[in-house]
Amino acid sequence: MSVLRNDWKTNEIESLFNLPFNDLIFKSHTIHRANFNPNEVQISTLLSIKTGACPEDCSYCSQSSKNDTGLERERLLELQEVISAASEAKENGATRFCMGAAWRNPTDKSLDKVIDMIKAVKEMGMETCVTLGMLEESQAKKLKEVGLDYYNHNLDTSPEFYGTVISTRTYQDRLDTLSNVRDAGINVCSGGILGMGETRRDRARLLQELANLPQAPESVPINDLVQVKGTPLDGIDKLDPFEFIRTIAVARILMPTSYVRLSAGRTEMNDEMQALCFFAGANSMFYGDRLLTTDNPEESDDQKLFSRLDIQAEKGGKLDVDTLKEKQIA
Ligand code: SAM
Ligand code: DTB
Ligand code: SF4
Repeated sequence: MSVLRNDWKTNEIESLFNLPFNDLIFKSHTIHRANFNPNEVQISTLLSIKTGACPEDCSYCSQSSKNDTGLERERLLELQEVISAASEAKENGATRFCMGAAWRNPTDKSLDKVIDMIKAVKEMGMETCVTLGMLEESQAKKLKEVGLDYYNHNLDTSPEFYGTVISTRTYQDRLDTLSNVRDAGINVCSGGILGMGETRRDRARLLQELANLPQAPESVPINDLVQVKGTPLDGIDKLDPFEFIRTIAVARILMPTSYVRLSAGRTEMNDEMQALCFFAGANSMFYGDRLLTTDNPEESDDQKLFSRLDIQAEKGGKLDVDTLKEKQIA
């Protein structure tokens, strides 16, 4: 097992980014292999339980009321709708079901409804994750009491770049929620988005913030910006795919025992790039043809990808390579 540190310096992290590509991914893969089965990937499925009309102004997001993206707003889903989406996800091999709401923060009344959803999904035998915006200490405790497994709340980018992307909340607000979640004893899922016009130093600083938390997040989603029409970030220069892979590798080195999730942006990535992300240390992904409001690869494409790479879904499920080969999907 690797030594866990939370005293990473910016220049140390930048030196990792500056390594020759092969040296960097050799290093990260070695650490990955020492901590995880390199041929297994954890599978989560997402559901947007409340879509659109969000009061926050995140400049990447389809759901902000400040962005004219043509997205139709939806009310909080009914419990039964969530149950049927969750059973489909389970049937398809997901081991974790993540429910996202476009809120700045949940009211206590809406939190109670989400709690019923968490209970129902847990009863189906899946791990649960929710992302509901900012959370008070008492709300985090309530979620812990009903057995929520993970809370997702991303730092998104470096503290220095944050204000150019979002103005309606501060970096400290994000850190406060993460600390409420951690103190309540819920697993933390926190990562960021690349390709928003940030510099390599910003990417290093994001990873530094995550790794240097009192305890690193158990799950670290790395999203490649999905450019959405009507958002200020639509049309921005795309990030070099190798820089994305470098960031995954540095995340793996800094947070050796965390799950690093290859998150949004996979529809723009070919199989070769995704294979390099897995080699560099990514070991989790979203499975299912929808993220929250944008597309994710078709399930059959991911089944083929897993089969081509002999990768198994963690804890079995329908992405089991032998089953796929029997069905001649390979
Ligand atoms: N409203 C809550 C919040 O912001 O914490 C939860 C939902 S929000 C959609 C969850 C995360 O999705 C964001 O923090 C961001 O990292 C990611 N995200 C949103 N839009 C994205 C996009 N267009 N491309 C990539 N990632 C995105
Ligand atoms: C995360 O880091 N990525 C997911 C999940 N956490 C909630 C969301 C990605 C959203 C991509 C844009 C969309 O579909 O709206
Ligand atoms: Fe709202 Fe979350 Fe989208 Fe920001 S990222 S606009 S908080 S849904």
